[in-house]
Parts: sequence; structure tokens; C-alpha cells
Amino acid sequence: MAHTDTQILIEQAKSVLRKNDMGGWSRPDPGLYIHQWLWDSFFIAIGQRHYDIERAKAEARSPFRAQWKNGMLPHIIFGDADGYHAGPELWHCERSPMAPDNFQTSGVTQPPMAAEAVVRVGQKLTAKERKEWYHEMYPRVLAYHQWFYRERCPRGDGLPVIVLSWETGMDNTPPWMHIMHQFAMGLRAQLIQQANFTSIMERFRKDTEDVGVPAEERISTIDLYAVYDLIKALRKYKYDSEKIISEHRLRIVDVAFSCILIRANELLKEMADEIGEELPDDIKHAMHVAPHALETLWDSKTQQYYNRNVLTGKLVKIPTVSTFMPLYSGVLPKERVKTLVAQMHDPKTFGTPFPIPTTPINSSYFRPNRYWQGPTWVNMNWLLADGLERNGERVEAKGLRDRTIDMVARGGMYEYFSPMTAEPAGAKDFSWTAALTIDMLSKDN
Ligand code: 9WN
Repeated sequence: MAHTDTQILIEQAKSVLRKNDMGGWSRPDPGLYIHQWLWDSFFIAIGQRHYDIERAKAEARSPFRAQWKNGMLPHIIFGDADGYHAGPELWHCERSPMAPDNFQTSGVTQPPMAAEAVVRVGQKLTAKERKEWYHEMYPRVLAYHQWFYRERCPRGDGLPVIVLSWETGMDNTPPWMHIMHQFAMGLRAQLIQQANFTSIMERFRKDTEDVGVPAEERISTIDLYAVYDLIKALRKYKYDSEKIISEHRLRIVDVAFSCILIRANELLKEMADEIGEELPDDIKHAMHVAPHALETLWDSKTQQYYNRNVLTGKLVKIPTVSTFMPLYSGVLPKERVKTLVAQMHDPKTFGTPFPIPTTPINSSYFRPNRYWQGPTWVNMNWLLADGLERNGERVEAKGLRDRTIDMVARGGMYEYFSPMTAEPAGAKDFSWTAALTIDMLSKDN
């Protein structure tokens, strides 16, 4: 890309981030996601560090202001704005004694990108500043990671149990929707489905036409109401992990989430080493056992990684972009790198003109514009490009970044894109698309 085009794209991205800057934290977009989201903020800080390090520090720090007393970082921190479709009145987080005193939040978490953001911000600081930064952030990130092992890891195998598709950040990803329909449809959702009320219920949705996003680009109506029902179930448990882990109808070991936590522990160790701290035993144990547990998610017949349904103990063999995430984990067996790279290029599945589609194009779930069931997302490409690079696949990493930038340059700073044409979809002026575009462009400088 020519230098001037790069500059124009960076300026466009910065202006999106300015527009979504709420003063110390950022919203994902101005219309649909008007509060603060966890992994969004960490991706945003990764972009901001290139031009405003203090602002990036504030963004990476801001999710911790509502850290729960048990260490969990909630996936949404609600601000003053009104109109989000799953607001504080759905969650009632105050029912948990662990909820923070001064903030209304959701009651679940999201992929743990905290350590990544803290270390990336750290890379832009002097050695002395970095130590101070790590001294500040390490105990908070550690408390978050320890929450997973204390409350969400009953098998002690280093892989957390995830209890709502929203925790994965890939809200309607096919394997989760499949298991939800099989095992975890609430009464209301069943009624809506049986009585064929979906088109009526669609009219009550607040996350589509009202905020400028066509319904067909979002999660389906029935899936959305089923998710709402599951949130109500978690609320009934008062977000008590012990109850959730033994009784909740939806419990999944999610391959992408697991890979992000595995990598996050490595980054946590980097922070600990730099400030002369020793990691506690629970984290060391998790780091030791998680790579073996990750191997149990590999299916040698189809040569893919899959999620495991905790209720049945079985892998859910529905392929998605998550199959590539072990590249990001940093513990992928060497001999498997080429297999995954070949699959990324297969024109029958993931090798689309604007890769990587969240669902392969030969899947019955595939729709080029439907949320996490087909479109290409910039954050997934960012994670996978980083993973490719750390696995020695530099050319592949550069190729993926270049195609991602090309897609954003054609489509604009949207939430997601058609993997076939780069046509944009979802929310407009989307913060992490902007932030990660800045980061990917900066790599070439
Ligand atoms: C529910 C904010 C978030 C992202 C998620 C994305 C979407 C929310 C929604 O938006 O989820 O958490 O209302 O659809 O799926 O990854 O963090 O950008």
C-alpha cells in the first residue's frame, strides 16, 4: 500500500477511535454497543499505543475498575447511555456478592486479552516505565487468571469451562448454537420456536434496525432469545460459579478461548519475569497441563480442533475459524503448522478472497454477512497473523495482514466483512477494526 494511502487509513482509524472515546474508556461503536466491552478495550489499547501511550494505558487499565471481588473481569461495564438490548436490567449483577460496588456490569467474562494488551503497551515504554507499568498491572491480571483456575476449571486440566456463547466473543458461532439448541433451550425460547413466533419477536429486538444494523446481519431471533434465557439462568444462580459449573445446561470447553488463555499465561509470565515475581503454583500447573488438554480437542480424522461439550464429553465437530487458534496459543505441535496453513488456503473451505471466514464456505451455517457465521473479522485475523508469525510463518502472516488491510480499505471501519467481496456489515465506525488496522499498518513501517 502506498505511503499516502496508509496515512489516510490511519487517520480514518484514529477518527473512529476519537469518536468512540468516552474519556478513559472506549465504546465499540456509536450506535449498537454503547457501553464498554472487555476484549474490545484490550484490542483498542493495542492500536492506541502507536500514537498515544497514556491513552492506551488508560484503556488497558479501565476494565479493571469494575473487576469483581473474586477476580473476574466482566464482559460489559455499563455506562450512562440507554438503549442497549441486554442492559443492566437483564443481568442484575448486584445479586452476586462478588459484583463491584460502584459499577453495573454483566455477569460473565470474555476472552482474556488483558495480558496481551498490557505487554503490547509495555513494548512502547522505556525499561523503567515498563517495570512500573507491570508492577501496577501484574497483580490485577494475575487475580483474573487465578479466577479461571479457582472457579472455572473443575478438571484441573488448564482449560476453562465457558458458560455462555457471549463469553467466547463469537456470539452465534455454529458449534455453540448447535449445543444450545440440543441441550439448553429455555422455556420461552422453546415456545417461540414451537409456536413459530420468531417474526413477531423480531419486532421487539433492539439490536437491529433501530441501531442501523439489518437483522440478517445479526444473530437470529430465536438464538438471541435463547441467549437471553441463559443469561436469566445464570442470574438465578447469582453468578455463583460452583452452582453454574455443576448445574448450568450449557458448559463448553471452547478451543479459541482456551488458546487465548494459554497465550495469556505466557504473557503473564513475561510480566512476572521482568519485575522479579514468581508465578504462583496454580498458574504454573495450568501452564504445564493445558497443552496436553488442548491436544484432546484435536480430531485426527478431520484434522481440525473442536470445542468439547462438557455435558457429553464429546467434541462438537462443526468447523469454524477457531480450528486455527492453536497457532495463537504458542503450544501447537510443530508438525501441525503446515496442515493448518494448508487449510487456510483451501478454496473449498477457508481460502476465500478475503480470508479468514469465521465459518468455512462449505458449512450449512455459512452466510457471508451473518455475524460469526461466515464474515471475516479483523480481530480474528490479527490473532491468527500473530500466531502464524510466532510459528515461523512470516510470509503467511504478512499475507493475512495485507489482505485484512485491503479489506478494511475497501469496506471501511465496519464490524465485519463478507469473505467473498469485502462488503462491510454490522456496526459502522467499529473501534477494534480501527485500532487493529493501525496496529497492522504499523508493523510494516
Ligand atoms: C454481546 C462488542 C461486542 C463484542 C462481541 C460481539 C458483540 C455483544 C452483542 O459485540 O457481542 O456481548 O450485543 O452482540 O460478538 O465479540 O465484544 O463489540
